[in-house]
Amino acid sequence: MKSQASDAELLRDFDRGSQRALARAISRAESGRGGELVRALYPKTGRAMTIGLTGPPGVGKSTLASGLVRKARALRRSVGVVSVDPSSPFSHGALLGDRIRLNEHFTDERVFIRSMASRGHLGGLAGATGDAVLMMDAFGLDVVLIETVGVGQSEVAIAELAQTTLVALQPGSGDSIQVLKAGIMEIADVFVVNKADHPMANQLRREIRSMMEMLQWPGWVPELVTTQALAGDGIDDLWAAVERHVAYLNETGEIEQRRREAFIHQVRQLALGQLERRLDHALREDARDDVDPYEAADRILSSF
Ligand SMILES: Nc1nc2c(ncn2[C@@H]2O[C@H](COP(=O)(O)OP(=O)(O)OP(=O)(O)O)[C@@H](O)[C@H]2O)c(=O)[nH]1
Ligand SMILES: [Mg+2]
Repeated sequence: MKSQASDAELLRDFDRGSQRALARAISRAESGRGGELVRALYPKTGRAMTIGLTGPPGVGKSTLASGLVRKARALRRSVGVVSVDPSSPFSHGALLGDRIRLNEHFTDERVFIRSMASRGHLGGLAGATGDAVLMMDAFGLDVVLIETVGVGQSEVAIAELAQTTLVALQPGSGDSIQVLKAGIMEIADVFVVNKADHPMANQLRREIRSMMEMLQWPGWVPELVTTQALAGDGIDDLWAAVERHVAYLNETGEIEQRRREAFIHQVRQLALGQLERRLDHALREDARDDVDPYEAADRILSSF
């Protein structure tokens, strides 16, 4: 009962626009206790423009995010930023870097910045991040940016929560080409060659172009934007590319398809998490060792 009373209180503050309430709601999601809040807030979601930003460590994602926040604010839009480090169970590391990279925005009350970790969410880090994005959307933030270090599959899953995915790469690092080979190519709506001040920037652009030629693009063909995030150069071009992609999604109706895919993905993560929990419980309670493992597995599944 007590937790319900505090839920109501939290939701009231949330509706009044309290960033503290939003922060508390996300903390609940991180620890796997955000289900009731998401249920209450869900009807208010679906308005935010969601942008995923992924790429290898140190490519300049947070610096790009800071530039995009500045751009969105210049357009008088409110912004949320979620930073996710899938390799770390704690959010402190990401937060430290972002304190520096995003510091000019910390005092802006129309900007909300948050690092994510997953301590107990059934859907893992993607589940906790999904909840956070829904909460920021329900809070009324116009733009939600999701930053993830991209090196493998879980990061791809997180990027897929977004309507538009930006894949940032940097010149002169084998990392970037590795990232392209790891199947991240397919999730990019916009490629960002950051650190344009680097002498190999043009070469990387050529490499991306030639890799793109090897793939089929039935609908949207990813754009390629060059930025120098540290100097704020190219951010206008990047924003324009994002807007063109959003316009494309709206005009073709693909936006609905993306929403549905993101939804299914989220449901799958949650359902899998619940199944796993029930399975582990059942295994402890009734797994019998007087039959073969196949028989034992069949029996446990049939009890569900
Ligand atoms: N030369 C140059 N350096 C840049 C540019 N953009 C960012 N940097 C620097 O690159 C370093 C990493 O930047 P971040 O924005 O923290 O990169 P990140 O991708 O968020 O890093 P992680 O979150 O740790 O993966 C910082 O020292 C930035 O100042 C750029 O355009 N040119
Ligand atoms: Mg970062």
